[in-house]
Amino acid sequence: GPEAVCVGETMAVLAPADGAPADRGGDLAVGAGGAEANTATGLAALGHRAAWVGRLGDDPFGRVVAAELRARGVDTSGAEVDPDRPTGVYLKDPDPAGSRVHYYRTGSAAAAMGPHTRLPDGAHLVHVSGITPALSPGCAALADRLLSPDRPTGGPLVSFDVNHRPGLWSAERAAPHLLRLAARADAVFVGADEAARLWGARGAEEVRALLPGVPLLVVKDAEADAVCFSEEGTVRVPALKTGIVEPVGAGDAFAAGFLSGLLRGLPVRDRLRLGHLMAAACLKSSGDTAPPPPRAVRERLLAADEGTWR
Ligand code: KDG
Repeated sequence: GPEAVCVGETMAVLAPADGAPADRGGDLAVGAGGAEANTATGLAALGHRAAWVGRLGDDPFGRVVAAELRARGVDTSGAEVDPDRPTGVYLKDPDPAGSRVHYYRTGSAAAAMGPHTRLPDGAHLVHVSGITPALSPGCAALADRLLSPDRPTGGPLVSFDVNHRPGLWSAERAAPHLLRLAARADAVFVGADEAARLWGARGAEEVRALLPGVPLLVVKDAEADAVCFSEEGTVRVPALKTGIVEPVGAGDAFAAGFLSGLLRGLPVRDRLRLGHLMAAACLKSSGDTAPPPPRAVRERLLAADEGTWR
């Protein structure tokens, strides 16, 4: 069975083939995109057995999504196909300073997931994001089940990427739900800007004060740094300096790197470094995912002393 199971909606992504603004029309490239599938892709690229669980329409976009995830080495055997509802779609309008996303996902197959949705057995890690509870009442119930406070000890670790998407629900509506789910996770990823918008938290220490019991809490400050609060104490690692081509997916890539380090039993510093390495590769690419840097580069950077890491 898989080591890691990433659960959530994967959509067909439409993006201008030439990177120009979408308003101009012209050719669109079709791919697969969704935060949790992006993280599964990164985990697979780093050598883990990673599975994605979600729900697709019985339509060409659904088949494109499934085939693309399989081509990236992600196990899709646990995905459901909905006979009646379409695969969700999103249009990406690329911009290095923050791409705009336009969703065509209301009533999608994924919105029909619910607490009944089955996960493969035996995984060490289940990864969920705050996108799922915004999709439908059933999806909210699924997120609640995966992050149930009474889940058995000895089961998989559950990681939660807060991923507030303002196009799905306002910060005001999302804030209490995302805080409640985060408080129940074994590992949490949240952006400092996102925590400010949702909960009014200024800085990583204030986020920690809101989520004091989370065993692994990672607060990411865009291109500056990421800090992890855990039993190893407070570990802060600066981000790699890199140019940005298109940022969508960088947070998902960061999660993949960190979780890979967690699965390998690496110290927190190296988990954060792997997160930054993966995020930098994604930032430099126009796609929602990007191949990791070669193994030799990863190993050299993991071994670098604090002064040369960046
Ligand atoms: O993190 C990137 C995602 O936002 C993108 O892949 C689309 O899943 C998506 C969403 O719901 O925004």
